[in-house]
Amino acid sequence: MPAPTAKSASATGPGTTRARTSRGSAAKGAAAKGAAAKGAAAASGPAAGPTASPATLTISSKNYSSWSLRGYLLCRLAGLDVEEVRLSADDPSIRAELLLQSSSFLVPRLDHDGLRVWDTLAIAEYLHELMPEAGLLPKDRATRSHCRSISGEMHSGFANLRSALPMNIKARHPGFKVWTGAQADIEHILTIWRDCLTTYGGPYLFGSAPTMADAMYAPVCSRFTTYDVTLDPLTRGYCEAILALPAMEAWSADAREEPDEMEELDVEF
Ligand SMILES: N[C@@H](CCC(=O)N[C@@H](CS)C(=O)NCC(=O)O)C(=O)O
Repeated sequence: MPAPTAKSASATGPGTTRARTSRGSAAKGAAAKGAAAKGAAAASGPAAGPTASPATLTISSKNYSSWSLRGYLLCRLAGLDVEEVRLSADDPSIRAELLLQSSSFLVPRLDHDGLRVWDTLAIAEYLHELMPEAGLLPKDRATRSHCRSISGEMHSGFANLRSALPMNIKARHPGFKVWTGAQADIEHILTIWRDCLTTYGGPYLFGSAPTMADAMYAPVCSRFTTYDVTLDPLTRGYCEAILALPAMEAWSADAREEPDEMEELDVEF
């Protein structure tokens, strides 16, 4: 099993931290068998393309920023070696800094090979073009369109879930009361997962190795843990597989080290 994320961090200015995230295989344990081919591709480096250039991934809070998590997982699953540039969420100058750096002034943002890519789905598609063998998207056309469809649903939907159950990796709310609107989102997500897991055999949504769809839904697995959402064995097993990904464990460990008591951020941002 590869060593978890290796990083060195340094402060580069007010509210900004840089850390290098090394490549690693995408999965471990029971999932490692299926992920072996993909992991091997990630570990040995991409097959082709301008991938030797240094890359940076701009993110914000590891505890609260679900989109940053998705961007990070996509890079790790693709096997792209990135330097993390972490913008402190509680620094008032950050928004101005983001505005200068990304036209959407949102994170995640990937800088690679002289290109700037922002918005999670665009980052996923960019990484897939760069490293098709990493398997961010399934090889089969029909399966690939299914993967893109449910990734798009996550990207543009589930507003009730996102506002009622914001990502907060450190928090635990046993017996959390979910309101009806958010419950409908939860039911729909569980239907999507069950459909994928039974169709493609798990342990990931599209089979034996994680894809961009798993990166898109990973923050949901974290939310379901935080808010004590009731799951059946199939969907619970899926959440456990995602939370056990080395990249997810590395991210969560960093999230647990972030300062507490940022109550104004207890909404997704
Ligand atoms: N649709 C965007 C959403 C990105 C997003 O909402 N990012 C949040 C962090 S989770 C952000 O940058 N917020 C900064 C702010 O609002 O100032 C994507 O897919 O990347």
